[in-house]
Amino acid sequence: MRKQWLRSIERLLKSRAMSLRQILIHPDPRLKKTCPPVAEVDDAIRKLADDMLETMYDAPGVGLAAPQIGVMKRIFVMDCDKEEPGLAPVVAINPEILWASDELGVYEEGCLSIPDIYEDVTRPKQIRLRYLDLDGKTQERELDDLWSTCAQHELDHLNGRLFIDYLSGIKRTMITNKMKKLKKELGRT
Ligand code: GNR
Ligand code: NI
Repeated sequence: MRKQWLRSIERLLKSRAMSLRQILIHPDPRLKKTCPPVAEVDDAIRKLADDMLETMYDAPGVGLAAPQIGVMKRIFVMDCDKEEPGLAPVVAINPEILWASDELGVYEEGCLSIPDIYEDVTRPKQIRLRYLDLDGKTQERELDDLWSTCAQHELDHLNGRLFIDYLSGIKRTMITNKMKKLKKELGRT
């Protein structure tokens, strides 16, 4: 009786446990694909979001998109609160940009899938983002500065686009060659 009870608690704890996922390094065909939308926000999606948050904080990074861990679904997480306080961590499912400002901003961007490379990228300074939250409820947020930049960087991942795609062809080739070398050193295929 007691043993059975312990076993069910064990199962409950295990089902809630988060796990770190391996982050893919560019070049990888999965980072070049457009992801299909999430059909239903269920427990599997909530578990995926937990894993993505844990993986992002561990890295550490301010954002992470599902294809970066090889999951081809339209979902990203972000938390820029340390750099720009104001918002709680965001889990965005099937995100869409409803509006983008004419005003532009420049950020030195990095990407967990392109380690140790930082380059300036110009994007709209503000956006209005619509997405589903973990309860499957539609949310809308106006985002500024780093939060806006990060959301655009993550949404690009869902469409198979990386920040180096905004750079010159020569720069992109140099970075890609560096990453191929890094992957070989790490024994990643
Ligand atoms: O950790 C990250 N930092 C960052 C800095 C400037 C602009 C965008 C980002 S996102 C990046 C994490 C990542 O690769 N997300 O996909
Ligand atoms: Ni990235």
